[in-house]
Amino acid sequence: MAESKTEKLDIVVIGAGFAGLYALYRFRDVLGLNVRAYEAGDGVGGTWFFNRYPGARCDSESFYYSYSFSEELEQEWTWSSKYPEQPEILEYLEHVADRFDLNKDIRLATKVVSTVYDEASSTWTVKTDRGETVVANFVVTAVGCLSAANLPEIPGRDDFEGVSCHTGAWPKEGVDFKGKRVALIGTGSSGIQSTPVIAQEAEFLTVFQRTPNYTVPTQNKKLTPEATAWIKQNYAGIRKKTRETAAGFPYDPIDRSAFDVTDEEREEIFEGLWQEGGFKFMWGSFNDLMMNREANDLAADFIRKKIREMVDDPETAEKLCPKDHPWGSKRPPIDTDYFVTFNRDNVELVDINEEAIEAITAKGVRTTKREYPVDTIVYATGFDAMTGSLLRIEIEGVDGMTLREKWSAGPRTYLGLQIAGFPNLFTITGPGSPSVLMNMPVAIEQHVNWISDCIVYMKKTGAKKIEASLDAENEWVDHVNEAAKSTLFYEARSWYLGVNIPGKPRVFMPYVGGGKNYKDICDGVVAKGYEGFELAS
Ligand code: N01
Repeated sequence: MAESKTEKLDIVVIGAGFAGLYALYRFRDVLGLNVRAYEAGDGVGGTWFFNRYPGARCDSESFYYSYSFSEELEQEWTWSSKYPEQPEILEYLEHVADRFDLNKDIRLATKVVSTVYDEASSTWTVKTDRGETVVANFVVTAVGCLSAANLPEIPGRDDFEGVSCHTGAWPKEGVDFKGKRVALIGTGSSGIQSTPVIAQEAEFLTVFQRTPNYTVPTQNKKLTPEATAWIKQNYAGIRKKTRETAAGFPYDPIDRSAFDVTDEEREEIFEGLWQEGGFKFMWGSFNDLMMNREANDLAADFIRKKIREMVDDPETAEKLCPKDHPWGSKRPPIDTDYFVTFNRDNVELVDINEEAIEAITAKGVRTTKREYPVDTIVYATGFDAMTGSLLRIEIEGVDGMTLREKWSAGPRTYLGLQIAGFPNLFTITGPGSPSVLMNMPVAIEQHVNWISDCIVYMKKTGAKKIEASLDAENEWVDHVNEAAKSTLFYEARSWYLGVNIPGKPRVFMPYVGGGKNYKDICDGVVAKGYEGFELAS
């Protein structure tokens, strides 16, 4: 009796951020399927719903950090600046949800707690924390690569009597820093974006740094009406370029080594890109920065020189200069006024390699040297990246194997799209795909389109089940590892490798082979009748 009442859907999408919204639109409105999305937040937006910390903004330019699937949407939406702030991006995603009438098929404030595969019917039974159970032919995860916040296990953390918050789970009502003494722990992208903004408001800000970071200025500016008109007229070409480049940016690939030019020319190129701002410093300079340590050192030296020029106190400047890893081997942030913020009288930097954090006390942060009394602690300590958001759901595949068991030695996927032993489950921007190494909307749209085409193919051929073969998965995992080893990415203790989470297996998770190359591989798999996948009716 109970079973006959269980609702049956074609597809459950988990998440309603950039990926989930497009997946819902594509599967429901283009394929005409019965789809529901579940979203943990009480609004849509995913990353852009939860990361409301001061200074949060995008680090890809707005006109290509956006959807390409609707020309009407492109024409009617106008971005204010090159790098818009979080509220504007969230407003865009809310607009998309309204415009395409997606909200009626999204269950907000509802977490999927488990999804269990039934071999007899080739379906998934999905359960939520609100007691809802549905059965679906497919589950598509759109849970984000950076959404499981990492709150470090520092002794005494819960004894703190002031306000504490994580940048990735920022309170909707905001945090008032006026007149407050603030500790900020972590100097990744989130810490680097929030430091200058918090410093302006707080009475005093102490930044606790474990690893100094290379960052390049955004040089953000408003988009003029002329620039906007140009963008709107040229969207087709811009999107085409994003799909044809390694990182999903519409920049012409640079076919030049850092050693093809003289020292003066190189300096001029770096300086020009520094003044232009953003990731062009990486993608528009030289083609060997991530492959050749000596080439990389030239870029790193340039950034260190800039830090020493910007920061007045030489001791602080030295602490801020990264020296232990190649530039770009940890995800590079881009910033607005980060380094000059350390010239303010109300800001200090604590290098926790010199004085480790021993404990959080009721009144503040205690290091091996002294106690820092504060009113507010901001944890800008990142995420259990790429796997955390999937592993917090109980996912059980064939023969009762859980994803946690399957990934106990690190994530294993075929193309980052499917996992052997978990049929009819697709992972948008899953580990083993370029994902976080790309401009995300480009990676997301490529995955959703691929999954959508696959489901159409299954309908046409009468297939009810698709599963990555173990051989294909093993070969892909080897390929992903080999590709990463040929780069400088292995030389950093990064979240790409899972090093930021104690006990997490050290596996390089994203695919470094480049977006265009990866798309060609995925298309090649389709051309060969879904090579590496087993389809069954
Ligand atoms: O997190 P992170 P994030 N004690 O992991 C430190 C994207 N993003 O939220 O480097 C003390 O980069 C940690 O130190 P270390 C982007 O992809 C994009 O900043 O591990 N410190 C590090 O300094 C980004 O890469 C935007 O030694 C501890 C920091 O906390 C990703 O999200 C904006 C610690 C964490 O840095 C994550 O960025 C923001 C501990 N126990 C984020 N544990 C855009 O602009 C960690 N740390 C689009």
